[in-house]
Amino acid sequence: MFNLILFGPPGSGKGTQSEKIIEKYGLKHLSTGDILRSEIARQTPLGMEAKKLMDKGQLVPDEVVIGMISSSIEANTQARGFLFDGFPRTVAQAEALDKLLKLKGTQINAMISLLVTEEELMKRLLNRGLTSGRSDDSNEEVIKNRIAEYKSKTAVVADYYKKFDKFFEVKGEGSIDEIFNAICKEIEKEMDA
Ligand code: B4P
Repeated sequence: MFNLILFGPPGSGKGTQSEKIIEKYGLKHLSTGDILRSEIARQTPLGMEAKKLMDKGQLVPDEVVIGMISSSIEANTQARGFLFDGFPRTVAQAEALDKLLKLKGTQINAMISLLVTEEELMKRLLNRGLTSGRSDDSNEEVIKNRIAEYKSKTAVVADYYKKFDKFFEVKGEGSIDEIFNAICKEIEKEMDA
């Protein structure tokens, strides 16, 4: 199995690049953001609770997202590997993911982080807010909150994977294909390692 984490601040292009990575390498895409938005669309109790936090730009509680990822791993035991997009976002989530994968006799091979300036993140998300209908994209204050949550709770997750020599950084600005090619180079180095 080859298991990859795509990491970076909100709007860094994780969702965009994930689509291309799963197509090329045949990985199962697990995006906690997408799973939460689907719970919201179906108006489940979990979705309604998550919406209140997401609308303010806050993270959803660890136990909720860990539970979602655990069920998704269980439901896809035949996968060639997983691409985790938007997860883990806290150290507690990273530790839980390690345990879940260990139970399946596998582990994370690499974390690839997309490096994008704050100015560019704000521009991209406000721009997406014009068409996406996503309430967390349409307001500058909410976006600032998401970036603040990233800095205070999520950025440290990189250190967790650095400790295990699994952390790799890629410039997340430029054309989507340029960024994808840089990501592929890192993936292939790790696949050959
Ligand atoms: P997510 O759904 O994970 O989304 P994201 O961080 O906003 O965006 P992403 O980085 O995927 O950007 P994208 O490719 O779409 O999170 C949403 C919310 O869910 C969180 O705030 C949180 O509340 C909750 N949540 C999710 N996971 C959680 C967890 N594990 N724990 C707790 N809470 C959790 O790109 C953004 C825009 O940029 C797009 O419009 C795209 O077209 C554009 N773009 C992409 N690449 C570009 C490029 N190279 N040049 C120009 N524009 C580009």
